[in-house]
Amino acid sequence: MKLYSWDLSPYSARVRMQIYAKGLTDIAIEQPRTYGTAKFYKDHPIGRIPLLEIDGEAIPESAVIAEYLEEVYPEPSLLGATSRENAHIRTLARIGDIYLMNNTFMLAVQTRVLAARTPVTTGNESIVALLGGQLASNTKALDRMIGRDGFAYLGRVTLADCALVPALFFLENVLPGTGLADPIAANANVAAYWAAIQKDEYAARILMELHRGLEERRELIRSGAIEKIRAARNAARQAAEQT
Ligand SMILES: N[C@@H](CCC(=O)N[C@@H](CS)C(=O)NCC(=O)O)C(=O)O
Repeated sequence: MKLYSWDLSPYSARVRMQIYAKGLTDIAIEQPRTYGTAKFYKDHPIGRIPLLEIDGEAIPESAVIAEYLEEVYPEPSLLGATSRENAHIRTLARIGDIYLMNNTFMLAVQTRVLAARTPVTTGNESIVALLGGQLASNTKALDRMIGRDGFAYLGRVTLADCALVPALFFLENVLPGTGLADPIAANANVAAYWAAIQKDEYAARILMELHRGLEERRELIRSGAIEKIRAARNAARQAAEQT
């Protein structure tokens, strides 16, 4: 099996944390060789990473990959011991994925925080306010549900931590450039969780990779190379969509 991934991708980092925490050594982790080409978009209609390649076929969507890996490698489990525990783990993971990561991603796209030297803070104020409002109230919801012992739930790493760690990394690194207040600081339980989970070895490993990816991205922004990469990628996607 191969996991197609890159350092800065939070959705990929979620699966990498799971792979590290489970101690899986037979999954190669690589950047997709064809990424950004028309072939990539033809082969992979959603056109995103992570992708888990098995015998030449690829499974998309981080949540689907995470559940697949738990089924194929049940031990050590990153789920709970009962269906109720699993439901809570999956709820927390969905907060990380859909309620936090997805909105932060949209905010990054709207403001071009991870794509331009000068983020766009005017002309799209209502969208930025909408996404910022969602992030503020979703972080408040997480504050009421998050574990108080340094892990999201059950006092050990679960699929919930795998989704929440990259989500909080993105919140912390995207929000300052958008002019919005950081919702982590305003929520004591989330802030305490965030400080504690960073000491976990698997969280620390993906955070090192995410920071490395962020530095590489900042260099691409500084040099202006990001604009060319994006233009080529958009052209390839359009070409694939027209065939
Ligand atoms: N819902 C997807 C989201 C994946 C996603 O947005 N991946 C980003 C990288 S973190 C991507 O491939 N973006 C490229 C693009 O949108 O063209 C998942 O959970 O895997």
